[in-house]
Parts: sequence; structure tokens; C-alpha cells
Amino acid sequence: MLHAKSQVARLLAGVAALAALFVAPAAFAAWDLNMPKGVTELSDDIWNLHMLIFWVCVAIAVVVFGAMFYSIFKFQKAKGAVPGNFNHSTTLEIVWTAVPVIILVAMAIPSARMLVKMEDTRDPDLTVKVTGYQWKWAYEYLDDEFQYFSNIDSLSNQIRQLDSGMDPSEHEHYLRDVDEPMVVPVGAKVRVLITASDVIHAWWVPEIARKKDAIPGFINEFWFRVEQPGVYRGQCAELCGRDHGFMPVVVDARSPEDYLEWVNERRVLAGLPPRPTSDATVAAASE
Ligand SMILES: [Cu+2]
Repeated sequence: MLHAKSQVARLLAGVAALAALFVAPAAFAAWDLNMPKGVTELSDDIWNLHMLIFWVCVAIAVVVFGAMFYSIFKFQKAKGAVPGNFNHSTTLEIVWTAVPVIILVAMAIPSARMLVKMEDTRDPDLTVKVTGYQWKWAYEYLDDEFQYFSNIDSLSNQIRQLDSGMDPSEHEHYLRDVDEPMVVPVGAKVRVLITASDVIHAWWVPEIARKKDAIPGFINEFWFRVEQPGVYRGQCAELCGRDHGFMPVVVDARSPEDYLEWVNERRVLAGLPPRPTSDATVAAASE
């Protein structure tokens, strides 16, 4: 009896601790249940579509569960409810077939439109070829003829070593930082051609709302247009081997002027002359 009592006490303590977790404001702050809103034209569209479908689902749930629970409580045998004696209703069958079909078609139209938009890589302002390696990324700027590798940053790399004695919490972007990010101009339509040299990787930056497999022997394609300058972080999203967790993806979106400056630095490093300032890519991007 005593034993059972202490078990109950322990259970209650556990429940209380869990309840405290829900009430603590800090715990609430970490409860970001929805998908991030993102910083690209596509992420905005995807977020809006996602919310539209979500509220349609909420409305359906309210109607269906509402009818169910209303019936359960209202028509109880204990309250003297008597079962109906009909067994078929053609009208009802037509209605409950037609209504879901109409809802599905109504949801399919914006979804299909979104898919077509996502796949439309025509007329890009610049094209970057991304290649996944075990375990780093290569970015090749096809319009500017330079390329470079993007490795995990050296501090993350030091911390991650066995017995490094270093604390990951000291690094704000532990495993989410690289030495050379992918740099893009804000407002430009960036077309990405993606492949891999060894195994399947996947390039993923949640705030850019794009995630695409990098497959050896194939070239996949996607596009994005970043609307706000900033640094956006992601990771390889395909289990690609031992160091899969150590190939972050970082996109640095800069103003068209800063981007041009960066391009010229890269071009000089690659032994190419800098671009003229009236360049079409940047002009298009800053429009
Ligand atoms: Cu990978």
C-alpha cells in the first residue's frame, strides 16, 4: 500500500513538472510549432497556401467533430433517444460525396498553381551550380566563371572533435556555419542547378523554402528569390554518410551593390577581370 502511494506521488510530481514546463514563458517561446515564414517570394506563397489549407482542415474538423459530439451527447439512450428506422438516403450519399470532392478540387487549384510556379526556372538573373560532396558543398557561379567550396566553419569543426573539451553552447551557430557561404543578391531570381559527386545529398534552407536532392549523375533544378538581406542557415537533409551532420548550408543575401563587389573579389581571385558596374544581372536584381 505504501509502495503504491509513493508511486502515485512520483507520478503526480512528474505531471506537475510537465505542467510547469507548459506554463513557463521560456518553454512557450521555444514552441514554434508552425513552419517558418521565410524570406523568399516562394516561402511567402507556400506559407500562405499552407495556412489556407490548414484553416480548411480546421473548419472540416470543427464541422465533423462538432456533429459527432453533438450527436453523442444529444441522442443518448439514457436521455430517451430512439433510433431512426430509415436505412438509406440517396440524397445524403450524393451530398457527402460531392462536398469532399468540391473541397479537394478547391484545394488542388491553388496547390497546382504553386507547384507550377515553384518549378518555373525560366529567365533567372543568375545561375549557380551546386555540387554536394562528402562532406562539403561546391558553388559554381556559371555567369561569372568562378567556383569555391563551402566547408563547415573551423570553430564548429574544432568543437565537434572527440574530447575537444569545448562547449558547443559557446558557438552561436554550432554546426550551422560555414567558411564560405553561398552569396546571392537580394531581389534576384537565382536558378540553382544541383548535383552530387559521390552519394545523394540534399540542399535545404528552411527560410528560403527550398529543399532539393543532389543526386550523382543527375541535375536537379530549382529557383528562389530572397526578399530580405541576411544570413540564412540550413543543413544537408539526406543521410549521406558519417559526416552528414557536418555539412551546413549557409546563404548570405546581400544588396545588389555588395553582391557585385563580392563577385568582383571572387573574379579577381579566379584571375578574371572585374565586371563592369552596369552589369545586367545586378541591374535586373535591383529593379
Ligand atoms: Cu550530405
